[in-house]
Amino acid sequence: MTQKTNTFYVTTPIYYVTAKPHLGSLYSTVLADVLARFNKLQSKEVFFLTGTDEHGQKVALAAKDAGKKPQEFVDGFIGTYKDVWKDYSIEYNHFVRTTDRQHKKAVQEWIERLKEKGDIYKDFYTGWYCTPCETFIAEKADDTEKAPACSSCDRRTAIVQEETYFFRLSAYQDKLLALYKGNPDFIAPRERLNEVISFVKSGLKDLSISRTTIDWGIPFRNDPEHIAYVWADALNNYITALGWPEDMEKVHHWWPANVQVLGKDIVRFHAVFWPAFLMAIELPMPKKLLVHGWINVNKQKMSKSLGNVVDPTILHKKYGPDEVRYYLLKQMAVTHDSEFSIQDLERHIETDLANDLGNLLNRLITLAHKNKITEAASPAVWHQQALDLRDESLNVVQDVQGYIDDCLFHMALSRIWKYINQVNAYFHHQEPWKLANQDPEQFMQVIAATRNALEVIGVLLWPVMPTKMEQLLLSIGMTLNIRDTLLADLALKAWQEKTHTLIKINTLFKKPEMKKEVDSKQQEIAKKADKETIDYIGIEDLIKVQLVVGTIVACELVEKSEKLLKMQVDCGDYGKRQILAGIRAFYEPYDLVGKQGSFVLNLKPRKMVGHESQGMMLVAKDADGKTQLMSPQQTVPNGTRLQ
Ligand code: ME8
Repeated sequence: MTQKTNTFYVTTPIYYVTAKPHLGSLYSTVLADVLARFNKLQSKEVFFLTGTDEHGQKVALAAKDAGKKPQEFVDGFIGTYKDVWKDYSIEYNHFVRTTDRQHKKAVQEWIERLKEKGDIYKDFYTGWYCTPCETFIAEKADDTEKAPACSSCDRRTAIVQEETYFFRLSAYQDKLLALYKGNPDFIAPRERLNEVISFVKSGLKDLSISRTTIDWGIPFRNDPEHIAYVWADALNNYITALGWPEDMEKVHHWWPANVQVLGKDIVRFHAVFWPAFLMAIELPMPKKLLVHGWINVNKQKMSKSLGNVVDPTILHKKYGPDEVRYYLLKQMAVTHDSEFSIQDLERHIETDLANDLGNLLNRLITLAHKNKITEAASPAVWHQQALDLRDESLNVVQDVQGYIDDCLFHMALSRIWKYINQVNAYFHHQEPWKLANQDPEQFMQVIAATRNALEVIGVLLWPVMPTKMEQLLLSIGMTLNIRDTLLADLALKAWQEKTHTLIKINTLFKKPEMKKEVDSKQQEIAKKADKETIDYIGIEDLIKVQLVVGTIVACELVEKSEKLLKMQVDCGDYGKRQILAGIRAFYEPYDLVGKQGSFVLNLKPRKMVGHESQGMMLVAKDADGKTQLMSPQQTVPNGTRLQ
């Protein structure tokens, strides 16, 4: 088959619909969107697929907990997914759902083809199963007393004993090893490929691909007692969404995918099972799996089950979508785990976006307009410093292209920022505010050179911040016409065209107001209390109060309350307590998860907006009136008494 060069097919994992999307799901989706947009800039024909994984035990259990039928339960989340993706300018071409009729039919056909080929056989499975990960555990199940922990999430597994169809994964071991050997770039980063190779070399067992004890899924066409294992169902979305097996023309137009984005938790499914599934139906292998690390909060993986997820909708409202997209790409080195923090997000918006980039544009336009210049005109001959900027813009385009090809987004952004700093230094050293009267020609050169450099910057940053960069480009007289904008000519074209309108726009990036919500009333009360006479109590009164240290293991907002947060606190031997505290103004839920605090345990439980609070959290106000947790300087065992 001929090598396709002008199409680009990118996918995200399809997300389990047990909750709304969180910052982790947004992260994978933004990575795919940036790749899609960068390839559009290269005039490629792009297909970007995302969607939802709606079958399986995990979803069925979540639906049951919510008191809903599975279909009704999953349907309820789809609008939210699509809204969040829209809020963040995610320009996908197709949103696949594993409950789509076409997908279900295609998975049934896939099973029949495997049967015909002799790639699956019926037998009996006895083993362990991890429902949160929807995965069979390799350990033998001869000792049913001791359920092993899941190697991926560390939670306890459950025994499964049932008739099942097995996929002959073992038969693909050598072919898989040959695939990895022949394609060292199959997985980025390469270290993950080595882990996969060792796993496959250690010996592949046949894979159970059907369940008879669950009914929420795709039944086998000729044996409907058997429901397709959720991963056998879900992985196929990447081809069923293209129309496999009915529309093979479309399949061959796009497949194999150029990049499949996924988190490191699901690398085995994508690097071992998925290629084997494809080999079984004789389709080519995806070109690259981009395996990224975790977004952590307080050093723990952000996850739905830990309750420390960051809601992208809150961030969108407070900081803006492009600002969050930029931060995710800049702060998270794609191949490593990275810490998410609001302070860091605010710092990046203030320094990189508002100061370095936004100010540069603002200074340029304001100065030009102040001197009655509304069009930047390039001179016939540039001065040397402007030529340096032009030459460097050629280098930037090349370097950025290289970094994006290697999926090193944070490096691409650092490279662009190095250039932004160079442009800032140029503008500053030229002192155009002095030139305006002294040397109008030189003045115009500085305006035009800075403007041209900003065009290159704006286009290169468009995949990351599409809305803001379209505004920036508009302000320097350019409408992004993707079809015509080949990255290859960008740097030169920007400097060749003669005149460009300069338009004043609203401030591009607003500096976030740092959270300084001073509760003056509280401060007043505290000051008054200090002045009041001390009302002594005896030790016998003090020991009546049970004060202990506990760890906040989950925390969430409380509906209908702007002040309260609801926490689950592990108090060691005293058990888990639900505690509500009026600290919403000072903390996001994810700021608190994993932190230790001090709690009064024997305060009579009371209801607050319909939720029981089984204790009280101790806090103090700092000089700014901000609430501070009373945490031990070093971690102590949960349940330790304060004395
Ligand atoms: O695994 N940091 O769905 P899922 C970064 N349905 N990325 C994160 C993250 C975090 N803290 N948490 C989640 C499934 N992700 C299956 C996939 S594909 C055929 C089926 C991202 O809802 C990351 O991409 O649990 C991870 O792989 C994915 O969400 C898991 O999403």
